[in-house]
Amino acid sequence: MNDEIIKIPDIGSGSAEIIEICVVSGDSVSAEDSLIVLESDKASMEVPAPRDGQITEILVKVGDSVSEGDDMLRMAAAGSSEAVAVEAAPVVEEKAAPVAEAPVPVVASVPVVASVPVVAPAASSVQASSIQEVHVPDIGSENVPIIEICVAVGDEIAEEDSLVVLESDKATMEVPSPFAGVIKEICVKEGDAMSQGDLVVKMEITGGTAVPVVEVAAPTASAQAPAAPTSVVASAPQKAAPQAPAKKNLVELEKANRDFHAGPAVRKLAREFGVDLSLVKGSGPRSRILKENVQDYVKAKLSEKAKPAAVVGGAGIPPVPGQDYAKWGEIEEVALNRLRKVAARNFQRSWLNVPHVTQFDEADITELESFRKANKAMAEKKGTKLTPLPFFLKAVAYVLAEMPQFCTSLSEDGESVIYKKYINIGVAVDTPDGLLVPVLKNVDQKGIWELSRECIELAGKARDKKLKPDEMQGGCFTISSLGSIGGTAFTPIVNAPEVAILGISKAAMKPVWNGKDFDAKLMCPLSLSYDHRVINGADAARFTSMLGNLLADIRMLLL
Ligand code: CAO
Repeated sequence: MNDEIIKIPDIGSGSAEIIEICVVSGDSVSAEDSLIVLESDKASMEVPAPRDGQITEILVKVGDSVSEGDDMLRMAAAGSSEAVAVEAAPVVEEKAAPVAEAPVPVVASVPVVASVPVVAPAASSVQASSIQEVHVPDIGSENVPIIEICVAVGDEIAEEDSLVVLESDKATMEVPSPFAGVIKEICVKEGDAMSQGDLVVKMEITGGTAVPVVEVAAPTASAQAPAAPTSVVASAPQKAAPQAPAKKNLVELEKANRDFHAGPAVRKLAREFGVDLSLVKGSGPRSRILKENVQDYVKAKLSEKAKPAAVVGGAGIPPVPGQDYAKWGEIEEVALNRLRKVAARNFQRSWLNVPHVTQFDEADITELESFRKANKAMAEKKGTKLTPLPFFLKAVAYVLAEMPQFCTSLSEDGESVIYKKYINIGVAVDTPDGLLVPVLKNVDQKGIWELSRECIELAGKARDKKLKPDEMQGGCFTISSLGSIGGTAFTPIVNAPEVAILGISKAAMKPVWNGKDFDAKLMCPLSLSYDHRVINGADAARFTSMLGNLLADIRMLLL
């Protein structure tokens, strides 16, 4: 076993950037396995191993700009007694066949990643007959199977229309028609292994004009012909071939998929599964789409279909289609943590199941705030902090006792309402990991100090992820207070199977008309969302009105 330096082969353009290294030191590779992926501004190319062997050292890194002859890696190849510098792929001897157009000539032996149209075969002679034969041009390898026949007998096609699609394990190529005409005979079938010069179709040339017949890569040199190998060109700079008249969908998908950054094996996989690559997020270098990205996409689609109807509320709501956001700028995908996923499911379930209505109101908390502030020092002595929240809890508990329809749940079958004879109130707590709703039990039986301490304790436990399951269960009603943050109103989502939730926004000083003058009052916005199947609008208005009266004069809570 001797180390050989494997060099960058003829890549058909001055230099290209390494965008992927497909092997690591120690890997055993077989001939034709991809070693690295290069990308110029015109094409992506995989550089294959010239023979079986073992990688001993990688001499390049992603981002390097390389040209033909640069050292790429070292390989230990069996059967060689000397370390010899060899090229990864034998450079194809230049053939004399003229090439119709060769914007990015890539030596045919270097497989091109992008799904690529073969340059229209060049003409080498003229026949008098209007029936013309089209042969396979130089495709750089032999026995490449036909995966698609794009035309049918009788089809009238334009010059450059695709006739067949060939696919090796490294590249997908379309053989375009060198001229416009009518297909008279298809001389191949899907699966046929094609090599240069094989007959593809016979065509009648439109108008019967004699045109040059195609004989690609004729081995004879021609003084007029540019000495270049028949080329495989990247799709991007090519003019788009007109739609193939047959097998349109698959061909269309294949064409659309060419615009995305993926290798031929990935495109093949995408075609097999009918995957539109515009919907697949690439995780490779420069967002290159990898095989596993296509597999993950297919898995996700399958599991989407397998999900029970309950996910969409059984209403057959069509999913929001995915998009390739990276098309418009840099993106980063961050997985949702478990808490956010659970919350998202609960919100969606409630939003889809519960016919929501939100009642807006304001409570005058001027007196409450004076009282609260006057007792702040006492709160400190008691080792707690007095915010408006315990007062809200106490007032809501009072209203729930007065209006028991807000302390209910609809039965599962929707045929009855279950009244709860206890008053447990959940409080939404914002934590770095997401929203948690600890439940204060028997709020009606607790005093302000106790509620204050309990609020602080449960909010602390929520933020420290120390809440026990039973501390988050058994709620009858929920309060979501954004009062310390801001906002004038919002529409909270009912925490189903509860039937109502109170949103509290930031209190602000406002002029309130007293019949003669404007009084300066501290007004606190209330947003009561409710399940309209159980609660009617008049009751919701009564709820916030009663709550407002209690908060305006908390002595009422004693009555
Ligand atoms: N108007 C004006 N100020 C208010 C207020 C209101 N409605 N509510 C509270 N404040 C003030 C408090 O008085 C306190 O100020 P002082 O220190 O000067 O007394 C300050 O805001 C901070 O209060 P706090 O946040 O420490 O305590 P809290 O009792 O008001 O709230 C809790 C506790 C757990 C509800 C809150 O911290 C929280 O997490 N809120 C977010 C809830 C949420 O995300 N809801 C959205 C759910 S999605 O539907």
